[in-house]
Amino acid sequence: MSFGRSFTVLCPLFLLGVAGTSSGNFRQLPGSTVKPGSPVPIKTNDSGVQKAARYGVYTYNNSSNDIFLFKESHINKATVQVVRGLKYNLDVNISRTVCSKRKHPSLDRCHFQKSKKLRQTFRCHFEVWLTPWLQRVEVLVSNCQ
Ligand SMILES: *[C@@H]1O[C@H](CO)[C@@H](O)[C@H](O)[C@H]1NC(C)=O
Ligand SMILES: *[C@@H]1O[C@H](CO)[C@@H](O)[C@H](O)[C@H]1NC(C)=O
Ligand SMILES: *[C@@H]1O[C@H](CO)[C@@H](O)[C@H](O)[C@H]1NC(C)=O
Ligand SMILES: CC(=O)N[C@H]1CO[C@H](CO)[C@@H](O)[C@@H]1O
Repeated sequence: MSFGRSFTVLCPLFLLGVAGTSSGNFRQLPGSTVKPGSPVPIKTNDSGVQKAARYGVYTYNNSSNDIFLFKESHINKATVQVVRGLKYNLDVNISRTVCSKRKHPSLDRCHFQKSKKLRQTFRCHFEVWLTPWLQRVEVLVSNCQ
């Protein structure tokens, strides 16, 4: 699956009230007319899951004040739901890398901080909606703590 390069990442705060965090509210997604299927568990090493997790991380990095970029360090759990594309619901650990934000490096080449203290893991709930035929990605929820 390829989703191309262009994507939109909408402000999660703006959408929180609309999309909610429970699948029960999902019907209210903007523009959604199709009743969604139920979320089903999916392997965390699935390529779509990994792609979706990376989009979640982009959103996190874009809104963090950290001088370093974070990257997914472990995908704990994932479900996927068919709803005008695929909506991934992810439980992901992210950790601090040695890559500085200012240099805009590719995350693939960023190693994690060596020191455990600097590496600092956060646990995130990401909801990422991929519409491959529109080459569109929306991060509906990005909630890390
Ligand atoms: C994903 O992990 C399973 C084991 O849980 C393994 O059998 C499968 O080959 C892996 N798939 C990929 C794409 O790595
Ligand atoms: C990054 O954040 C800025 C404002 O903080 C926002 O205008 C921009 O759309 C965001 N970009 C992405 C890709 O999320
Ligand atoms: C994920 O992060 C949480 C919170 O920091 C931590 O308790 C847990 O051990 C981490 N899991 C893995 C597999 O790293
Ligand atoms: C603000 C910021 O640095 N955002 C970055 C988040 O991560 C992606 C992927 O590395 C970068 O492209 C963004 O510039």
